[in-house]
Amino acid sequence: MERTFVMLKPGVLQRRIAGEVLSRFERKGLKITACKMLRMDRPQVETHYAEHKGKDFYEKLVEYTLSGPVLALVLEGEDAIALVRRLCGPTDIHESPPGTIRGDYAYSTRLNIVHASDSPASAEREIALFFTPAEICQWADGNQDWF
Ligand code: FUP
Repeated sequence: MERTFVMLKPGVLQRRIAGEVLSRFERKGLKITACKMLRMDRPQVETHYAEHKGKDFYEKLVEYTLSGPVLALVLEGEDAIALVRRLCGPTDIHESPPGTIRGDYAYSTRLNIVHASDSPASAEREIALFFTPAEICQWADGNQDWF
């Protein structure tokens, strides 16, 4: 099993679509093992998006991420990092096909609804930025026939 970090960005709660977006991941069979709502502060946002510092969209991205509460999640499943990226669709919303989360819900690339880790190293770093180990909850799947 692999773990990945997902963040439902500001706007998702305001638009009342958090449940719909979350259900995309659940319906696919991914397991939610951590979930919290928070307002990120500037240092946390700058750490999270450090790789983009200096790019033309950076300041607007930081402002947007600070503009409202987010939902931070740890999702688990087989090949979860790549699977979640496929469910989200490409960063550029003009390339995100219908059926993907960004393709269905995002109108602009800058406000593209969801963040998902792009590699095992990012997943580990991002999970640690948002969650303590004790906040990640292991639970048994029960009856596998449900899937
Ligand atoms: P992703 O890994 O899909 O979240 O995408 P990136 O890490 O490349 O970009 C992070 C965020 O920066 C995107 F979600 C939206 C924003 N961005 C822009 O606003 N313009 C761009 O050209 C690229 C990214």
